[in-house]
Amino acid sequence: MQQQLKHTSKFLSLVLRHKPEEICLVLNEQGWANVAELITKVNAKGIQLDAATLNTIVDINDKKRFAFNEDKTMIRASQGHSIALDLALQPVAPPQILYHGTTEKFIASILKNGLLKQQRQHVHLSANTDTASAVGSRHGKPLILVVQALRMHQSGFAFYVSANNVWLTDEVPAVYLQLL
Ligand code: HQG
Repeated sequence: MQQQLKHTSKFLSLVLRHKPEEICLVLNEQGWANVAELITKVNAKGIQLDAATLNTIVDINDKKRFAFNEDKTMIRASQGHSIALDLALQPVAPPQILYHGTTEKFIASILKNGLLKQQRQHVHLSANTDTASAVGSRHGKPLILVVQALRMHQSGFAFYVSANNVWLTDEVPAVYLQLL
């Protein structure tokens, strides 16, 4: 992605996931922002954005982080929020195994306390090891944990899948985890 678009995309992640107040934006309870309002307020912050550029960012974003509603009047981040909201995702049965990428410095705590959502609204899991490895390497040398997702589900834990195919759950107790 071109440098300027990447910069704008990162700023959109900030306001749509973590700090809408940075530009006095209000998200509704499901995390949606009004597109026209978002564009105006991003511009007021000195970052150039128009409807066409926003479409491009949504389209070419490597992880499809943002999604429009049906008539494209609203936009939200598909996952990754730290602000409390209800994405209104339907619980779904997960595959037998999901993965979580992390790094050495967290592993002792995770194997003791399980995976916790930390600053975010969910624990983030992936269906493949490549994604887990990429996620883990954001924090250091990656380590991959295998999550017994179906067993968890059978024990009553809810799983959700975001519009961009990230698996979400509230926590993963250590008993369902093993290092790959
Ligand atoms: C770790 C990115 C100690 C956890 C990615 C992780 C993802 C614990 C870190 C999305 C722990 C939190 C989320 C425990 C969990 N003790 N450490 N008990 N439980 N941790 O960034 O999953 O690029 O909030 O392993 O691709 O790394 O932004 O979560 O290392 O999908 O779109 O605490 O963010 O998406 O870090 O990443 P994060 P994450 P974007």
